[in-house]
Amino acid sequence: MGVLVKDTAGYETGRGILSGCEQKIMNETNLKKIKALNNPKILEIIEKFIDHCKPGKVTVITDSQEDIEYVRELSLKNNEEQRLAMQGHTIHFDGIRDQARDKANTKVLLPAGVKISSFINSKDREAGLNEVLGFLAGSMQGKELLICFFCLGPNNSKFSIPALQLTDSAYVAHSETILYRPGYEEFKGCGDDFFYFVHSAGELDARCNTANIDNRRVYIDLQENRVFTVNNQYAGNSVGLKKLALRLAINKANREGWLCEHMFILGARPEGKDRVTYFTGAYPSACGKTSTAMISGQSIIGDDIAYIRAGEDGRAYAVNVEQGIFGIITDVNPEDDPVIYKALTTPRELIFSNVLNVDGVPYWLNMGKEIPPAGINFSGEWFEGKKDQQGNPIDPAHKNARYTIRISELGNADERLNHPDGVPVSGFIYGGRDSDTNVPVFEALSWTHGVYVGAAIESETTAATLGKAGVRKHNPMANLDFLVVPLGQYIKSQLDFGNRLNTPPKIFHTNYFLKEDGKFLNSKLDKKVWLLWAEGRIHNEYGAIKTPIGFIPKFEDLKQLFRQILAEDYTKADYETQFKLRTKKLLEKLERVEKLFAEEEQLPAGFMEQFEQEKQRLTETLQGFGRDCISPFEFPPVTV
Ligand code: SPV
Ligand code: MN
Repeated sequence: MGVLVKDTAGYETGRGILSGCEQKIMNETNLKKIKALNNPKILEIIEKFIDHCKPGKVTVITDSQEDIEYVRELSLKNNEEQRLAMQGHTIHFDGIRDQARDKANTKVLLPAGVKISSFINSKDREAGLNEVLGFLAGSMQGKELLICFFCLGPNNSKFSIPALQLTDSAYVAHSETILYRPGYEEFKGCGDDFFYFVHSAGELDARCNTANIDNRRVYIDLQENRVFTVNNQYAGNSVGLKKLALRLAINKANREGWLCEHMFILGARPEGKDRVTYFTGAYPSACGKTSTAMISGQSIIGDDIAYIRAGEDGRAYAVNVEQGIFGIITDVNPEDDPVIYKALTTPRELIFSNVLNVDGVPYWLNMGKEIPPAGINFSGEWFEGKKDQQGNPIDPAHKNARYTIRISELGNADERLNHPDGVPVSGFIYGGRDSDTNVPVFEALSWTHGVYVGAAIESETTAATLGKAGVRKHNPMANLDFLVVPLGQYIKSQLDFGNRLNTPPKIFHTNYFLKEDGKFLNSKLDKKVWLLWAEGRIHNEYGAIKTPIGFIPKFEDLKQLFRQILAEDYTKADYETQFKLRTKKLLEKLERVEKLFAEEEQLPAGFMEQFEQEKQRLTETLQGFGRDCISPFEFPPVTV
């Protein structure tokens, strides 16, 4: 063993392991791959965590096909994945209590005495490091540690950030080879400027699932640009480059003056018009974000996370941090999601997670096909009527079951998917799951008003996070789960970003979940109309109606769009029910959200004024009309 040194957190670490007697756990070929990077910080990290986690074997994964193939095979060999009947398809199961992001045990580590927001789950750094490193100590005994290099964002791009992943899960590494661009070459010459992630699934049970789920921890160490995650396998908790890197990148973006958002990126391509208009959009998990990014006839760049920077021409440019999709499979059926359905049912490299496996064929909820009465699922052998320990019925597939696939495999991949300069963004779209308040689509009055609209997102909770579904939660920019900087500072960086641009994106808001008498008022396909209305607004092709909440579409324009796009007759009655302004509900929502912001510090004055102004507009409308719901026909149309 080499000399012992103390790291910044006061941990004793083994120096010289790679050249010392422990070398037998890593062979010469692997050692050479590390040494070729010629980066002392990488060497130090690797030595430290080999010493700490005590793996039985260490393998380094570069960008070569051979190495990527090795990871794929290892996932099968370790029984973390099993082959399905179709070529290239595999299935992975997470433990029954590890089916979604664990918000309660995900914490940002802060120096003693520092508090950033009542919304952000944090922990004293010293205590947090002690706890999580305690769980990681010896956690890889008898297991193989994979050392992987990826690139967050396109290769050779000024947007991108190199990311180093240490994990004892071949499933995690395999997912990352699908979801992220290769990064070994990016690490050459990158110096200290990278993120790193240490993951261990911990002790495993007979089904190769985390045994000590109560010791699941995901701790974010901003000071060292690293995340430690232990005793979990569900990708939202385990895959470093996904939601863990998102948190580190929000911190970096905030310091450097760009944006890191929980956003899809899509190219809108109205038929018969020879143009593409790029949008980014943020929705809380399981609220239609992926299906918006996949609207038929349009093109997709990304479905989850975007880095957005100002271009030299004064416009916003965005790249997808990822190159793949870790998408919710529930409800994917040939009618609503034809592109994804086809991709999921034809041969290619693809991981299904937490679906039902019946003789090598995957089944999921609402797939448009009958589900057999028995098979293997996340609870083990499954049969109709099976109940969990609390006596609740177990679904054949989990509601948050997912698929992992490369975007380049999809028929609608945009040609600029991997462009190092990204795409120019003309519109931001925000949305949430809201059954009774907001109209299906509107455009904000200005950039500042749009920031307010995004910051005021409220959404009913879903199966994508652990806990009760259907509870209304405030979720600014659909990014709250991932914020690691004070909300006021985050909002300010949004305002500043747009104000620096010559042409800031127009900001829109959609609501796909409006109900009346318990029934949805819109079909899933209607989102294409809202998107193409927004696209037309960007090109000054439609007038609008100015209301207290923003600009809403004119009836004639929607009628024409519904006919042209969906071959449907959109009636005045449809329009009035969907677009009537529910002033009381809107005021109640505003006041709920305002109350939450009141507890935050450092909120920019221009932002807080938006609450006052919108409240005044709504109150005047309510009083002026003398009733709650106002038909859109009662507001005069404007040409703006
Ligand atoms: C989400 O929940 O927002 C996802 C999936 O995109 S997860 O990886 O769990 O974050
Ligand atoms: Mn997401």
